[in-house]
Amino acid sequence: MRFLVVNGPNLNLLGSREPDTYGRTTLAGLEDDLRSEFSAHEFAFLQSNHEGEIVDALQESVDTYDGVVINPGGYTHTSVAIRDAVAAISVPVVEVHISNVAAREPFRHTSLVAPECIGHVAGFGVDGYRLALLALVRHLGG
Ligand code: CA2
Repeated sequence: MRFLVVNGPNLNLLGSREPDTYGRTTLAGLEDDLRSEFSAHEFAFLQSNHEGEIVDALQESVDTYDGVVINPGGYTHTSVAIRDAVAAISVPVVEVHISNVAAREPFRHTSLVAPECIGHVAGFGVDGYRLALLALVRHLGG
């Protein structure tokens, strides 16, 4: 299967700042780990600080990927455009949050994107990406 893993704004800083909240794994390290742990599958990774670039990637995922894992970062709580892009595509999408957003500030309790996803994972650190991929593989019948 082919998967696209999208990370939104500031997640390029993973591993370098706020380790108590986001852990010590770098984004490059996480991507390498996912490639080796899910070696039966193919991956493309995108990290972008730009909303429109994420929308473009979601639109272009149709016909190229079997599933998408997305951590929209701060756009989770604000982006109608990313929500609409997820709603517009036939590819199943799983939302991931590294931190337990339900236990943080009230503005993080609402995701505009999650209702258009097949499911979401939060609070398990970067293991959330692994859990999301396992769920997608199961969802796709693999
Ligand atoms: O818990 C998550 O994965 C979040 O999506 C992370 C976002 C935050 O706005 C969401 O509410 C929850 C922030 C990403 C910032 O990433 C950093 C990583 C390391 C150091 C600093 C920021």
